Amino acid sequence: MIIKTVELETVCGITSKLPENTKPEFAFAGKSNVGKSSLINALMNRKSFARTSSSPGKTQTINFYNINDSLYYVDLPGYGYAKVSVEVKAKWGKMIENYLHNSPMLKCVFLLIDIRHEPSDNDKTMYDWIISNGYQPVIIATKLDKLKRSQVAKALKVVRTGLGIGADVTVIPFSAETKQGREEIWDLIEDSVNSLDKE
Ligand SMILES: Nc1nc2c(ncn2[C@@H]2O[C@H](COP(=O)(O)OP(=O)(O)OP(=O)(O)O)[C@@H](O)[C@H]2O)c(=O)[nH]1
Ligand SMILES: [Mg+2]
Repeated sequence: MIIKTVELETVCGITSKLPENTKPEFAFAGKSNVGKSSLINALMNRKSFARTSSSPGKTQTINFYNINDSLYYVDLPGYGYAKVSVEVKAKWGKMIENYLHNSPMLKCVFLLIDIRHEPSDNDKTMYDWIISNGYQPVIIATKLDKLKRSQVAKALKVVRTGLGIGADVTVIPFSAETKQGREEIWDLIEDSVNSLDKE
C-alpha cells in the first residue's frame, strides 16, 4: 500500500458520538500493550504518529486515522488494563461494543494477540463479539521478534487453540520491529477496499 497522507481525523471518548464516515474502516482491537498503536504506525509508514507507550493504557479513546482520503484505520482502546477501576473498564467495553454494533463502514476487525501468551478470557470475549457482530475476524500475532524462529509454530498453535478458531480464520504473525507481516495485512485491506469498489 502506498501511503500518501495520514491524518488523525476523529478522537472519540466515552461520551462522543461516532463519526459518520463514508470510507471503509479497519479496526484494531486487543488488550492493552499488545501493540495496536505500533502496528498502526507500521501500516501508516510512520514511526510514532499514533502514540505508543511501554506502560499499558495509552490509547483510551477510539482514534480514526484517515489514510489517503480513502480508508480509515481505527485504533481501539486496549482492554484488560489492570490499573483502571471496574467502572472505567466497563465503559471502555461498552464503547468498543457500541462501535462494533453501530459502524456501517466497518469492514474488518483485526484482533491482536501477543504471540508469546495464551489468549485471555478478555481476548476470547473480544473474539466472540467480533463474530457475533457479523465480522470475519483476522488475528494478528504481535511481537514476533520476541520469539526464536523455532518457537513460532508452537506459539501460533497456542493462539489458535486458545481462541478456539477454525482453519478458515487467518492468523498473521507480525513484528513492529522488523515489519514482518505488514505486506500481508496491507494486502487484506486493499483486497477488501477493492472488492467494495466493485460493488
Ligand atoms: N519488540 C516488540 N515490541 C513491540 C512490538 N509492538 C509493540 N511493541 C512495544 O509494546 C509496547 C506497547 O505498544 P503499543 O503499540 O503502545 O500498544 P497498544 O496496544 O497500543 O497499547 P494501549 O494503547 O495501551 O492499548 C511499546 O513499548 C511498544 O514499543 C513488536 O512487534 N515488537
Ligand atoms: Mg495504543
